[in-house]
Amino acid sequence: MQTIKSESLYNRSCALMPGGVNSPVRACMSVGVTPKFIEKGSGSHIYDADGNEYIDYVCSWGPNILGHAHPQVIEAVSNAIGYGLTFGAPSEKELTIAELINKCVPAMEMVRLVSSGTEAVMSAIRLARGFTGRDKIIKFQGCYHGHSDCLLYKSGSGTLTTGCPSSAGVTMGQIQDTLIAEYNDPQSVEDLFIKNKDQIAAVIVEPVAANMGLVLPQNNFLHFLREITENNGSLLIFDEVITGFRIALGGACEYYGIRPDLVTLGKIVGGGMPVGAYGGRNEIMQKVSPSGNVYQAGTLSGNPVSTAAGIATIKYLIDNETDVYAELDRKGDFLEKSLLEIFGSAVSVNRIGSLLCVFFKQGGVSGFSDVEKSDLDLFAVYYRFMLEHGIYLAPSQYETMFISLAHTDEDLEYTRGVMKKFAQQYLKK
Ligand code: HOZ
Repeated sequence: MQTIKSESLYNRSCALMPGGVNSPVRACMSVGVTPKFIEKGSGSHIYDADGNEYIDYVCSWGPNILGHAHPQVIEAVSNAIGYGLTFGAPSEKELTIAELINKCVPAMEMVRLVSSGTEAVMSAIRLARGFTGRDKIIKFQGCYHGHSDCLLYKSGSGTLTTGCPSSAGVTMGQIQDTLIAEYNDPQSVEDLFIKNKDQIAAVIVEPVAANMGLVLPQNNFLHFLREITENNGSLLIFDEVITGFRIALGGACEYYGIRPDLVTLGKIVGGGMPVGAYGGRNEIMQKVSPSGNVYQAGTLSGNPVSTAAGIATIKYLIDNETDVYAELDRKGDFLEKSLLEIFGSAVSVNRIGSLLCVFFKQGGVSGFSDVEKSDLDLFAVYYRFMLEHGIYLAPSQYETMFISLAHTDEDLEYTRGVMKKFAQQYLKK
């Protein structure tokens, strides 16, 4: 595989950008390669600066549920661009996307648009504190909610990959009110509620944990969270930046039949452009400035070009809802079965719809302590093998695989074939 151009771009980037990238996991450090510089994407494939073609299972870490450069999204963006890029004033598209969000996620009775998932979550936490008048929040070890200070504590995603789950530069003061529980472990949550009676503003959770690899909620864990927060006057926040519009049109709220107090969105809601959103019960959202006194603002919030991409994507999902989610599930199922059949008990596979993760660990993965036991060296070998054979995966065991509508049966069969070759070479049965 020719990599001269990517390597040269990377070397130049390293002189100007920390690690040569603008987001840490992209540097591919934990899997022992240098990043491929991507030039273009079309459908399920991406192409790097050296002209190598890959089947893309990163999908920009989630937004590209329709595939790259989907004609309807590109058309919507192209049209919007012609009218001007930003006004810093309300425009009708903001209302349209808020209506679509509310239609898909009824728990989001009122919506505030922002520009990223990080911003959405950071704002939701501030709102939860402002609304309840309490300071403490509970988050789960290995769950990642973006990079705002109070949430960069025992976090997931790139923080795990780079070995700094609790980031330097975050002060004790900033995390003194962040309490850590274990995902899928009700007792750990109960203990914190007992020790911090009437002090917990909110529990924030990725309903399906997708930033420590992929870990599904078990034994009605989410229902338990709904109940314990309700019983204690605390808010339940679903961080649906990854699961929103992904596991169902209405995300995890719909999939698991739960109505949280606040929901945060990112990724798919922007259809490939920078959009985030938070929303929830009227009574709570009315606390947001200017109706209330919880301040939050943004020059590019509700940007007309970004919202155009989001609207086109969500409309496509609404118009084709039944087919979309059945099709994504069929594709996910094919890859899951392939992994289990080919890799056997050497691995654990978790999947929900089009989110999929293989852990190089036997015996299943249901919480952070299992994730930690995965063989990272073997994952790195797997990653490099797949890449060499034209399959682009997230370069970390602590991420998940995204399948899009654009992936073809041919892509899936090819992927299965490469998995087989890997197993023959590296997994002695
Ligand atoms: N937070 C993303 C992974 N869960 C990484 C985003 C990126 O590097 O683009």
